[in-house]
Formats: sequence, structure tokens, C-alpha cells
Amino acid sequence: MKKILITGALGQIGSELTVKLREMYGQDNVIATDIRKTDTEAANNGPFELLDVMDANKMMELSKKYNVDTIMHMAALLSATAESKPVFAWNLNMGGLMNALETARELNLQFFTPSSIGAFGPNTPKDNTPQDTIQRPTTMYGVNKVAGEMLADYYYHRFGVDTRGVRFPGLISYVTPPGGGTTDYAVEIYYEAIKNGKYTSYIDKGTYMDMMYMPDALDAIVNLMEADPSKLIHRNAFNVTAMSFDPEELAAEIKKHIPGFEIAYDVDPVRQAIADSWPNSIDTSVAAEEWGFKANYDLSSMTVDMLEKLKAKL
Ligand code: AKB
Repeated sequence: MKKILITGALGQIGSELTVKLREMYGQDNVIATDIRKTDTEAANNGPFELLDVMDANKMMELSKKYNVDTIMHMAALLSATAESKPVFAWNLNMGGLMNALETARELNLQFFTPSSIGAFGPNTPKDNTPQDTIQRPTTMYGVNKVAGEMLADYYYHRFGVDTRGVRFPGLISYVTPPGGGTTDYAVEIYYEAIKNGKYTSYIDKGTYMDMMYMPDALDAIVNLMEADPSKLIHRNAFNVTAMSFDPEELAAEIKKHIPGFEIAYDVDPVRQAIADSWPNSIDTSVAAEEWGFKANYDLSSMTVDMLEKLKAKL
């Protein structure tokens, strides 16, 4: 029986991952932790503990208290926030990761943490970006992610920790909004389309980025964690994605359901520069080969579901 501690459990991914894992492995077997408590399903429907990931002792103490066998480290600052607070981002993203890896090493836990398309940079091949390629990111977030990918590999090779991870694209969900990311526009646009029938994008038309709907992201985590380790050549930082679009294509898809919807542009130079340094679309064939990665939602089916669920929510 699995017993999992999740950091950043009330964040964009964590809040849905916690609920899904509780359904799979039992309510008491998934311990949600976060720096703050919110009035959410993840916080209220199972064990919850306050945890600042910079506090190594408390992370160890909680992992022992609940006798967990797995740690999923989701707490991190996203790309735009990291760019505005680079020193804090280094301390939190790297300090939190080291604490989680050390906890996994000492207690012999299975380990998951997400990397990102942000681990690529302007001289990475932009289209069909290979799994193994040039990684010279120009953002603090990207520097953190590359270092994190390498650390997770290091802990596997050096100490035998069962580390696993993926490179997530922008994730789209109707449950918990993201905060401080470059791809957040692709979530905000759905909220604004329903509330106001228009959206002003901070990312320019013609800017293509990889995206994935949250149910596919959660399946990817579960399937990778359950994959036969003898088949995993890479273990960490698998490229995964489901679709690539620019704001115009996304707006056109929304317009099919909300005919009066309009998109305008007020480009934010910081987030635009980050987006310009990332790939247009990445190649996921290695994840497919090694553990059967497959996404079920494309732009059209995701938009139908997002609009339906958000209309009910709002
Ligand atoms: C961000 O935009 O920072 C994240 C990511 C792609 O890692 N959504």
C-alpha cells in the first residue's frame, strides 16, 4: 500500500493530484502539505500539515510521523515570479528540492518532482524538441529546473533513490488557477471568456507553447510512478505534452462556443521574452516508449470540457 507525502499540495497541480491519489490509494494514505491552509478539498478531506519546504527538519519529521514510502515534491515558484525574485527563487526551488531529495535518500522513499519546458533555452531546437538536447535556459526558473533534473538523476545514480519526473508544459485546469507562470494566459482566457466575453493577452499572437489538460498531467504522474523501473532509461525529466497553440488559435477555438468572444493584446515584455526562449513544441516519443505516455485531450476536447466545467463553477 502506498503512503505519499505531497509538498505544495494546495497549488495548481497538487490540489488535484492529492484528490486523485486519495481516490486511488485511500484518503489517509496521502498527506497533503503546504505553507498555508486553504478551504479546499485537498486540505479538508484527508490528512493536512503545514510545511514550509525550506524547513528540512519538519519535512523529515512529517515523513517519519506518517511513515510514508513516497514523496512528491510539487512546491516551487513558477517562471514569471522566479524572474522577478531570482534569489528567493533559487533558495526556495533548490533548497526545497534538496530537502525533499535528502528526505527521500534517508528514508528510502520513491520520489517525484516535475521539471518543465522552462528547462530549455533559446538555442534548444524549437520544433519537435528532442528528449536529450541542448539546455541553456536564460531564466532563473530554467536554471533551477535544469539543476533539478540533474540532481534527481544524481540521487538515483549515486544513492539509488527511485527518482522519477517529467517536463511539464503549461497546464490547463478549471480547479485551481496557476500563479506566476508564463503559460497562465491559457487558463485566464477561459475564465475571462465566460465572465466578460473578451481577454487581453500578455503573450503575443504567433507565440507557440506546449500545453496539456490537467487530467492528462495527473495520469502522466501516476503512470510514470507505477512504471516498471527496468524499462526506464531516463527516469527524470521526460518530455510530455498534448498540444501546441498560440493565443490566436486558442481564441478561435473558444469562439466556436462563445461566438462574440474577442481577444486583444497588451504584451508583457518579461513573460514574452520567457515564452520566446522556450520551444514551440516538444517530442514526447521517449516517454511513450519507456512508460507508455499518451495524452487524451487535444485543444478541441479540452476547450469543450473547460468551458462546461467553468460555466458550472462560475
Ligand atoms: C510556467 O509558465 O512557469 C509553468 C511552466 C511551463 O513550467 N507553467
